[in-house]
Amino acid sequence: MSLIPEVIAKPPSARADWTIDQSWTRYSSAQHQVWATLYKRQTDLLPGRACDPFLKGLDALDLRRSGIPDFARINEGLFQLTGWTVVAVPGLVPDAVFFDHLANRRFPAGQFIRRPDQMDYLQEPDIFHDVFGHVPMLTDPVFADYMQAYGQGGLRAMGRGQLHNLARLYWYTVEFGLLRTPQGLRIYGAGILSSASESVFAIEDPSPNRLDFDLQRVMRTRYRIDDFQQTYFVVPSLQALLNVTLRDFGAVYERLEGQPDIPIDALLPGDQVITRGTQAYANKRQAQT
Ligand code: HBI
Ligand code: FE
Repeated sequence: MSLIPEVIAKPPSARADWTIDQSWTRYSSAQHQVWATLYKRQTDLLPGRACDPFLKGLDALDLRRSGIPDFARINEGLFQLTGWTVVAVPGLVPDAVFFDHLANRRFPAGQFIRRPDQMDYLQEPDIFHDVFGHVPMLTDPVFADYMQAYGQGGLRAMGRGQLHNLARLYWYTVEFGLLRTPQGLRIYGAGILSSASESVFAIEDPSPNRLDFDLQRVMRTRYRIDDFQQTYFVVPSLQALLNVTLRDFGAVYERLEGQPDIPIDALLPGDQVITRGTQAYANKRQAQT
């Protein structure tokens, strides 16, 4: 199941590939201030929590400006590094459009920025989630290859009706993935990197499970889109992640046929468990509802 309703209407201002002009000069100073506030909050938090490729990418793209970055400026550096460019879109786009952009090394980034009263959470990815969270990782050649391979896999998966499995792979890597390093676990998932509270929770809180990444395990595991994850998957290296996409997913899908989904907080006998979570956070949130 993808994140979004199957049919969303293309805004008339968007081109056939759903891209729009960023119109960088039209952002207000208040909108630039929202970026600056979010940027400072995250860069105060992330050293020691974000993985090195992310921190290096942040520097390489010189996102340390005081406001919303101009895609034209980012793209000069990004294209030189890994052949990726950032393109502006109105918001979530249909899966087929999304995958086609990724397969061609174009990252579709929301053109809008959240309102000051949405600093801590918003459902739809805005420019801060997309550009601060996702784009710095695209400066890493291995991760850049992974994202393109993911897009190509997505186009194939759609053809086979396997999108729901692939969406879980995206969710537990690109959005909420953790990386094992000699200094300990570090974050590479954009959904965590762009969230102040989850940047701390994902690495330090005893509540969630943290398990070694396993492709079939991930593809069977449900996820939540409305709160912190209850399970995080840890890859031993970004190269190991890329190697996953070099496998024949068709054979994987066949093995998955008929296998039941795995609940978001389950621990299975075959799991390599790094943290056996208490689920205290989720249970408390459950009790509040
Ligand atoms: N569109 N702009 C945008 N950004 C996303 O992250 C995105 C999307 N459309 C679909 C989608 N993600 C998910 O369904 C992925 O799992 C494919
Ligand atoms: Fe995202």
